[in-house]
Amino acid sequence: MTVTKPDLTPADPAASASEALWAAVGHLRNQQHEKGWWKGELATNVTMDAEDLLLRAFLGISTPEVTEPAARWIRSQQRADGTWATFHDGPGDLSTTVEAWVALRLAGDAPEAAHMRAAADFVQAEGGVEKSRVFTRIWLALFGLQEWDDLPNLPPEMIFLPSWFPLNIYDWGCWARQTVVPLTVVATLRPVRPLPFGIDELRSGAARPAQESITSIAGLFQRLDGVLHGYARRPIAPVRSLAMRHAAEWILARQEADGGWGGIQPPWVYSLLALHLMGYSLDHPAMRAGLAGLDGFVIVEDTPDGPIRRLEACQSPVWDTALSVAALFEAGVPGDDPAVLRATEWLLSEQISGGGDWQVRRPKLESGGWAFEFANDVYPDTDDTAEIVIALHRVVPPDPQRLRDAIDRAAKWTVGMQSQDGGWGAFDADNTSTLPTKLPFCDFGAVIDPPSADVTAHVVEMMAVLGRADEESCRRGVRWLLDNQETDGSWFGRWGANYVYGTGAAVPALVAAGVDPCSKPIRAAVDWLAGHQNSDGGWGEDLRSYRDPAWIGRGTSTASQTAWALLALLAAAPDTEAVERGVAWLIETQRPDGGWDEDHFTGTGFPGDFYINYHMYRLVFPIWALGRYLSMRQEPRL
Ligand code: R04
Repeated sequence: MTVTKPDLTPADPAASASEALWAAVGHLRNQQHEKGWWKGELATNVTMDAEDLLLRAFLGISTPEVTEPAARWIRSQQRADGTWATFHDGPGDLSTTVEAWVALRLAGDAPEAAHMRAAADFVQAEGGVEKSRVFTRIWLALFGLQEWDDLPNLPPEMIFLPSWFPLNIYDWGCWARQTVVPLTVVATLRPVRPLPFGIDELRSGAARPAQESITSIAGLFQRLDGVLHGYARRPIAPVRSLAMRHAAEWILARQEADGGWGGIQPPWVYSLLALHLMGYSLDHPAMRAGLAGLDGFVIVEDTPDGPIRRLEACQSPVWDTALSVAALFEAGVPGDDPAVLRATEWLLSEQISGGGDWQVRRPKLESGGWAFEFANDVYPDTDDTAEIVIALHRVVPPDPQRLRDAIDRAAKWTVGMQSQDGGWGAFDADNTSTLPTKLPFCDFGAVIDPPSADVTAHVVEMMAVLGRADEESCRRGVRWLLDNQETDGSWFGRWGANYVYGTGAAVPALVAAGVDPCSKPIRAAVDWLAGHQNSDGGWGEDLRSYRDPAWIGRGTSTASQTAWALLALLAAAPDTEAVERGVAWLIETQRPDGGWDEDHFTGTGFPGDFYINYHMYRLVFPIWALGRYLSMRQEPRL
């Protein structure tokens, strides 16, 4: 964070707020693509880049043009202590450091080099590669650096389990489903393509951890894993080969227009590996499209040391465009503004009318949602769809009927995706079985998609802005939120960091849906936010809060988190000192170009394990908050 205007303490806060808003809106308008969308970088961590190099080595398609700039990027992200982290300023992460070290060895870095030694020392101190996550050890097994036999087993026959049977693939979150299906193929074929180096530097020789008690589900699954390993050695051959072919077909049926799978790098990479191992050559159209499509996720930049190359884990044009349009409306932009109309046209062209995996749980529901990415027709999500409706319902288009129909279809689909308990998950309804989380295979990331407070709040707010707050499904959503408030008054943030995000979503939604701002739950939330404001006036919550309660509500102030807190306070306690100090923080930290800096990650992929720095957040959310502040003060906006 850089404070660029420390001495500009304004005499008239509203006047400075509208100046800040003006500059920010100009900055946002400049970033719109000519086709109508916005897209900020989606930054994650170097496992994406390391695994890309490993994939290329495995397929035999490495080139110095890719390897060298990627290695330069990976080196640039190493910290002074020799580690790599999964978020800015975060602690060193064992699996990330192992993968980065192996990728740099591939690129030719010597194990004796100081930066490689420092990394290996950290890996040793953390218990060695033996303690790294299953995904990391699968990559090592592909190169003969880890025994396949020592990895948890997942049989491809899983794909035959009917959708009512425990652990069937539709009980997994869609991202885990798309990762696990190809990995069952890979782990059955157990390929090994040796590398010219070893990883003794990373081994501690530690024994495998003791098994959990047989009376627990996790312990039971550990024993079941032994049985599956036995079966893996002597499978019923025709069943196995049928399952493998079935899995390959399942994968191919879900390849998207951009050649990818779900618009997410890991399922994409594992699907390519699985197809390749099933006999699809590198010039098969599916393989070619898949490899070419990955290039669309590459960012290349020139630096004084030479070009660097990094990969986005996923791209967020639909999400960023929805948030940008919604923010512009909060800033006072008219409904027929040309930028808004261009964005609307593009969004309407992206609405999904076909089926997808969500139909397994909602077979009679008609399509009509949006997905997060450019090409991802099989996996629309309720979070994107709700935000798009929130943005689009204020558009005044040349053809209002077309927009109304699109919004109707979207709202119907979203309402139909409500889970039985009254909340909403992101990609599926009723994806609530916890069995997948207990498998030894699943030691990384969320693997199920149960309702969450942030997504449920966005859907509730959507229904409220459509004037449908009194409908049964919205009432049940409100009930779900009230039932899932934390005892301290906050709400958990599943897809954003963390309780500040959840509370920033829940409070405005509940108030919009008619909950009294003076009611006890809302007062508790306001008190929680006011109690966690930093002394500089901003809000920040460190991602460590997902694992360590001491960090809950605490961290360096950031633009997006300050804006989330302000949106909640503006809905429930607008005339407070806390609001004025938060707005002043935004004004003081704004850059001369109208934007904000935000090195800290405020997006969540998987709580505890995978985090995202959405580069648009630092701009759209401050605009949203400043716009709402000024409109509540009845001040002119733009
Ligand atoms: C902000 C809310 C919109 N929506 C969530 C979309 C997030 C987009 O970013 C990602 C989503 C991802 N999923 N799964 C992975 C992932 C990465 C993203 C993923 C990551 C690592 C591994 C497997 C999957 F950047 Br391993 C859904 C609700």
